[in-house]
Amino acid sequence: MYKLYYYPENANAAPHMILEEIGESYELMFVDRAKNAQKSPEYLEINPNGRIPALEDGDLIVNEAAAIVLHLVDKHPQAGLAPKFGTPDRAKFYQWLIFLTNSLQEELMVWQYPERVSGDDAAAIDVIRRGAEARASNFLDVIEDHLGANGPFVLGNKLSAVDFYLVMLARWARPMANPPRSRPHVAKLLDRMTALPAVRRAYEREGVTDEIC
Ligand SMILES: N[C@@H](CCC(=O)N[C@@H](CS)C(=O)NCC(=O)O)C(=O)O
Repeated sequence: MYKLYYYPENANAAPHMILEEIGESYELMFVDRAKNAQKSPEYLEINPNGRIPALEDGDLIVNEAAAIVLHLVDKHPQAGLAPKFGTPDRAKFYQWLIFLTNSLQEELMVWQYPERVSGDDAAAIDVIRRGAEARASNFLDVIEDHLGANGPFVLGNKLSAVDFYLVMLARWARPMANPPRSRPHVAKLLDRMTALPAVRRAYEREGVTDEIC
């Protein structure tokens, strides 16, 4: 059985939704981030970066939310959450997933934790935060334009793991001046996604009771 190491609403949310959508049995392993348990010697054995999430699949441990998502969709092709290998759609699937994890997610991290960049320079915090928010906002605009031209899902007519990943980031981005939902095509996609039982169940199991995103 899979074991997903998690803390509510953290980067585990996308793998968690995918596990639900695939319908495989899994165990949730709580990592008490409020107590810095992600930096405990036990957890560092699992993820030496001291970051959440991690997935245990038998003897295999996979870190990095996007890598976990890729592993799950590869192992469960019947769920149809990724296009066939070697096709143009598969290339676009990689492009969007890596864009989300590498570009949007990273700017959201800087926006949420500007002090990790500013170090002792407290005066720099606002500039760092504003810059990251502007860049994240631009990325969301790119997604909006793409969905307007090619939606309703990121890969067109076909739901894929990328849409779940976007839900996770959209939840994090809710407090932005231009939250994801201020963009009509993104909002429509989020409406569809948050109506899915897999999405609702994953957040419910993490203890989320408000509107998901
Ligand atoms: N690139 C990693 C980032 C993981 C990450 O930064 N997770 C956050 C929670 S969303 C974390 O564990 N933060 C705790 C810390 O930095 O100590 C991934 O996508 O898995």
